[in-house]
Amino acid sequence: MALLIGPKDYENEPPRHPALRINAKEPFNAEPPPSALVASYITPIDMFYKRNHGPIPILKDPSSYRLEITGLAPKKLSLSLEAIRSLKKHTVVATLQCAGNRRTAMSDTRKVKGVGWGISALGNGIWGGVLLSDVLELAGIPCYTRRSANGGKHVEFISVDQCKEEKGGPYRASVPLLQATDPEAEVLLAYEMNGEELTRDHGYPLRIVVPGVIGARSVKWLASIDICPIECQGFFQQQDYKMFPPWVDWNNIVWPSRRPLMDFPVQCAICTPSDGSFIKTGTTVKISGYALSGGGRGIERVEVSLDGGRTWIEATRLQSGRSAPSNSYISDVDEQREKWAWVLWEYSTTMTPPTTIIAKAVDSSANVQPQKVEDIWNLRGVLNNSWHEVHVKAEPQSIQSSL
Ligand SMILES: Nc1nc2c(c(=O)[nH]1)N[C@H]1C(S)=C(S)[C@@H](COP(=O)(O)O)O[C@H]1N2
Ligand SMILES: [Mo]
Repeated sequence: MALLIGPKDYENEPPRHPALRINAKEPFNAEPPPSALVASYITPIDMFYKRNHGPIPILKDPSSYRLEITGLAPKKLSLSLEAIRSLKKHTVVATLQCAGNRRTAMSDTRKVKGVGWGISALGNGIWGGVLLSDVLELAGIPCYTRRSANGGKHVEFISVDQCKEEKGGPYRASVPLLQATDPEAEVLLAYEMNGEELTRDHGYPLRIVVPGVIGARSVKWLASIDICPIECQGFFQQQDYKMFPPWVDWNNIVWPSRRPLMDFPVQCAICTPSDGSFIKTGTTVKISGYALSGGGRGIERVEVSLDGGRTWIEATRLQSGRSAPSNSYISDVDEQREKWAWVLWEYSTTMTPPTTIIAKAVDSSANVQPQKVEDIWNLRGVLNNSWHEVHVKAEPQSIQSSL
């Protein structure tokens, strides 16, 4: 019957790379070391962060799998993997980032609730599949529909994994119908990641990828798509993944008072050197990291400071692993192909440790990052995009001197 199954226990988890830092074992939540992120523009699948809320589903018989399109769709569809693969293929380079990225640093100032994450709860992938707007057209909903003839306004993605937050029910999330039917928003029904079939950890056989939006809306192990009059009423849309002001705590929280998080804000982090590492005075150090913004807003610039934020120097961006010409920007819309993806950057300099390196980015809408985490503290620890700092120490004198 149900061919895509969400198991109750963790007996059948897939193998994972031993270099991943495990933040929670069951459900499995892990991130790569920061240095692995800047090693390549496209994040290798085994080094991509894994964020789960239950045991990893199993697809028993791929040939019998059907994706159901239900609810207020004028035409109900039941699509096999073969049928989906026969539709026009679309690829999009997009960085998936968990809203909880950098949560541990937020918790350090005042405790927040949620799985702790360092700075690596994100990865940049090449996603292959079909545009959701193409599939919804087949279901009788034209492009750029805000409200369908029969009252559909949201598109809900429903999985099969058993999540304790949903009292054993599946993970689900929704996006507005207008975004789902906008070909330019590039919401994807993905069956490939980096040119390979999706792995179980990342949503095999089918997942949603919502570019520029917090990872929580990119539902993995998709079973059905429901066209509905209101947004998803599930836990992860209505309770988790919302942002509250710093003065709201667990004793006075009113969940419906805030909207579900969608686009993520401008973000930047230093991946090398790592926090707490040793540096020799006078040697040239390559500082490198990532920067990205949500909603298709690209990165305008990245700035680095070595004097506590008094003065800043612009870092060099490495576009798609190649240096972009520094004296021109891309004005041609057809060439703005990678607006959903991060920018990797670097800046080489000599320094005198111990010192603090700070980085911050500005996006294409001139949004800047907040300096202090305290100003954006929230009880769920989401969207920490405060200035990122790493502290480097002076390398101890060589052992020669003790001989
Ligand atoms: N079915 C399902 N989809 C899901 C989740 C989940 O637990 N179950 N986690 C979401 C969250 S919070 C994030 S950040 C991304 C993580 O995707 P990844 O594990 O492929 O990196 O998947 C999203 N989709
Ligand atoms: Mo997430």
